[in-house]
Amino acid sequence: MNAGEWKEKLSAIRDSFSVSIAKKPADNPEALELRFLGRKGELALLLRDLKDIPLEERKPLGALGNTAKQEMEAKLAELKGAAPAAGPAAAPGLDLTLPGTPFPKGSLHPLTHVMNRLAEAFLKLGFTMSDGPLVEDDYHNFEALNFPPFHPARDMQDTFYVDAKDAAGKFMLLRTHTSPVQIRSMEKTEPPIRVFHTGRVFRSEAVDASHSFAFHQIEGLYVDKGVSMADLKWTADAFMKDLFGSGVKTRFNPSYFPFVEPGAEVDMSCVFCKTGAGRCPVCKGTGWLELMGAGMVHPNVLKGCKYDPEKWSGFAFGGGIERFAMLLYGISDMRMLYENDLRVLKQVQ
Ligand code: FA5
Repeated sequence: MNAGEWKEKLSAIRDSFSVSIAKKPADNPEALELRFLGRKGELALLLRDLKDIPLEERKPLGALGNTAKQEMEAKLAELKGAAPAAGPAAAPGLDLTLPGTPFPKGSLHPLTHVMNRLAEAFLKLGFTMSDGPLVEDDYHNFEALNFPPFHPARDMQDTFYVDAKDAAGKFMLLRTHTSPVQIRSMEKTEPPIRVFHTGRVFRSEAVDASHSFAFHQIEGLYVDKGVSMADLKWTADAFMKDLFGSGVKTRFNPSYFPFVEPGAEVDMSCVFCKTGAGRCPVCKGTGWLELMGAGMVHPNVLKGCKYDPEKWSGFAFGGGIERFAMLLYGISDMRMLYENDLRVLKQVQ
């Protein structure tokens, strides 16, 4: 390399350094230092090449090289000084060491907790989750469930009607129970079927400590070959124990629902007094709490869903979620679950 070529190379290195340092944001100063001034950096190598240039020309070139080096060092020092330390730059008067402003964290509503726990219990038993609409037609809410028009059993579930009619010309309604999901699931699925559903239901009811006009239910349905009442009893017992602990007992009382035969109310031993002795305000001293309706799916319901009742049999059950929540969390008045009082909600995290 001759003196002219050396000068050109120095000028190219200075240009490329100037471009790198002027970038916004600028390159990392340590990396630039290594690239230009490090032991194997571009300028260091060029200065080393001076030894090949005749002595009389070398001196002024060396001075040029040293000036370039000093300029680069000064610019890099400036850049390092301007680079922010780790973390955000502190504005004047801002103390980054102060603790942050507390930001309250939300949590799931107790009813959502219970629905999740019920879902876990049923998923463990091999049931899958199903769904259905809140605004139902008369067919799915009543007729397919063996409530003929004008049947007195409809009176137990008076509801709110919507100003819209279904394909049969009947007014749509807010579903009174989760049992229509049984019908919708069977319409969609060939037997065998094992499904559950949790959701909101509506009834025209006066509100008190144990009744609401909008509440939640869980529904379960299992249809297969040879399903019997024994399967229903075992399943009800297994899921009550999963929820309330292995110490609880279940019992069945005969009851009537048009869509099951035989039908039953499922009671659970009182988790508050445990014995039934004394004056327990929850079980009223009986030792039992009524939690669910249940029974063997009525042949008319199976037929309506194109399931042959000679071949298939099944059980269904349905319970009030508010009632489960009251027992699980020791809540004596259902209305507490809807008032959004943080003192209540914070107890269930
Ligand atoms: C039914 O709704 C039936 N569909 C249950 C069923 C399903 C029976 C499958 C057989 C087979 P019932 O009206 O009893 O049944 O309501 C079931 C549960 O909902 C009750 O045990 C109670 O826990 C809850 N419940 C009923 N009415 C209210 C209300 N107004 N407020 C809060 N919870 C209620």
